[in-house]
Amino acid sequence: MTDRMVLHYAETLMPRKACFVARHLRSPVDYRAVDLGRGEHKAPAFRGLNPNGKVPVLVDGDRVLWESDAIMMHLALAAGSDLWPADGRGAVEVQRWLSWAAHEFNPQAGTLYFEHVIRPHFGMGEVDAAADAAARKRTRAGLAVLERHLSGRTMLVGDRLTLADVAVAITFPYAAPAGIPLADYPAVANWNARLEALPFWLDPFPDTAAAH
Ligand SMILES: N[C@@H](CCC(=O)N[C@@H](CS)C(=O)NCC(=O)O)C(=O)O
Repeated sequence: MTDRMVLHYAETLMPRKACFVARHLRSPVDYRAVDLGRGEHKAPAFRGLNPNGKVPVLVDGDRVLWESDAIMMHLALAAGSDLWPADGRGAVEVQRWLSWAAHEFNPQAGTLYFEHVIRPHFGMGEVDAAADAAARKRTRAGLAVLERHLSGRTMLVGDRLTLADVAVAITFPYAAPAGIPLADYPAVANWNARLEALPFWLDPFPDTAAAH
């Protein structure tokens, strides 16, 4: 009998959210690297955990969770952490940004990450110039929204770190290779500097082999 959870991850964008939160909270988690390059995530055993064939997946006793936002929430609730606010109003505010990240911002910034980080890493051919240009324009539009919101604020919701910050900023550790122009948005850049000062933000992955 163990009360430790198991987090299946790879060193990629969405698992990064779950790994950061687990390490930030010092959650009782054992980490299992899934080798995406070898297609481990498409094998029947892994699809038994997540029929989508994607990481991250968290196993907590007989509960199996996929979707990085739900996993972050589960880890925060298990730890009694205000990364997921206890009050309804705060939770709705955080959910607003989780939705914005999932449906508006990360599909754009995530395309820049895919084109400039994942493609070369997995040898997936040339950058798709049209996709890159469209995503670059839309990423700037999203950064402008963030810039307005963050002017005069320290974090996205209230003045403490929440899951909103983790989800919205998850591409920023790759800003340089992905060409995400943070420096043009001073309030966003300052917020990013506050995140970078957090232990594990830039280094959330556990020290296990075969992480890709
Ligand atoms: N909505 C899912 C997306 C998960 C996802 O796309 N994971 C990627 C890694 S960042 C993956 O497993 N890709 C492998 C594939 O699609 O074959 C979440 O947030 O957990």
